[in-house]
Amino acid sequence: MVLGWRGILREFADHLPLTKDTPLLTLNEGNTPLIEATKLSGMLGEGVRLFLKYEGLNPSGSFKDRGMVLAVAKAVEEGARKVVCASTGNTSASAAAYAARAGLDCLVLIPHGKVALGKLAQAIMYGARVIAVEGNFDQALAIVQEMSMRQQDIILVNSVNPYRLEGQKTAAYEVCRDLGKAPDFLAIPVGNAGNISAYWKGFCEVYESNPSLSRPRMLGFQAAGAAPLVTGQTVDKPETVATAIRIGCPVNREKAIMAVQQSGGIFESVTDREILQAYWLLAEKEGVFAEPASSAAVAGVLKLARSGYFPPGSTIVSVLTGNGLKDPDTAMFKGAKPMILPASLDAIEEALHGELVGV
Ligand code: AN7
Repeated sequence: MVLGWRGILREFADHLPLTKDTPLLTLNEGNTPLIEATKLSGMLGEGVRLFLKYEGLNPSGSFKDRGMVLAVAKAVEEGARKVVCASTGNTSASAAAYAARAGLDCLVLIPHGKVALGKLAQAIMYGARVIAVEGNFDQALAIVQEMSMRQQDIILVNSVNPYRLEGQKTAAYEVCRDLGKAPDFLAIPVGNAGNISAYWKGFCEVYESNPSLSRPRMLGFQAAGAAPLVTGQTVDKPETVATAIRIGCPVNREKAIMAVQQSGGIFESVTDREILQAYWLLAEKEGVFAEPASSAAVAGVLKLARSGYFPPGSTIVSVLTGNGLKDPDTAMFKGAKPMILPASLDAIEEALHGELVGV
């Protein structure tokens, strides 16, 4: 008998398209913490409270696990032998993990040189076949879409696969469970635009079963160099330090636009500078290490707050989509390097000058 959290498929069985033949695959994903950002809240306006949905604590370190567990379980149910995806990193890490768990082969296409080191390490460790294409994510996605259309036994597990969004919507249920209601605003980074669409579906379902819980305004944030939903134009050469959302032609564009319009929210862009500042602030002020793409949503919240966007007393949830440990290169870019000293207290005290006085 195992007590405790049993993963997305068992915990949300009533809300997911499971059949008696769906294997109850799990790495105990989901049930991630909702952390109040007490210091950052003070920068957002009178009585405004910011909470962080820390999806970086999922088994492969990102929100992708919620959808991937269902997509891979369904692939097994349908008798597939292989899953395939294009990825800026996190989808490949998650697909590789769940394919390993389910005993399927996994093929991933990534944009060469533009995937954070930890994510690449994950895909390799989990035993996926990894191909780095000389092109960007959008080009890689077009290739795997065509490949899966030609070969019926290869299942595409990018977010065009509807099971991905079904699984990912469960995070909205958890947010409502933990707050006791929906937040006033849900801030989220947007790349291929699947997650914002999934959250909106989740909030709508919760609302239908209990209208008193209300629904949030959806705030979708993109990096300025990869902001097709802000400008309304596909971006041929997307560029940003937040490589996870370096996407110029989001496949879930229509669903995401509907989520923002129906909820009375907005799409907004943030510069790489603003993303890095939020990334550092989250770590230094809140003790929460999220990857740059996740920090884009917090950067967006800070930007909107500067123009007085949030009414006093608002509750905001910002989704921290991925774990900061995945991207050591961008973390080290912060600049502070450890001082190398002899293993002697005298040497260390001397180097620290007065810093230790009074400790
Ligand atoms: C940390 O891994 O598209 O708008 O191939 O890794 O649902 O695409 C990653 C996306 C936000 C954007 N934050 O979510 C991939 C990939 C992180 C991400 C997004 C991604 P979508």
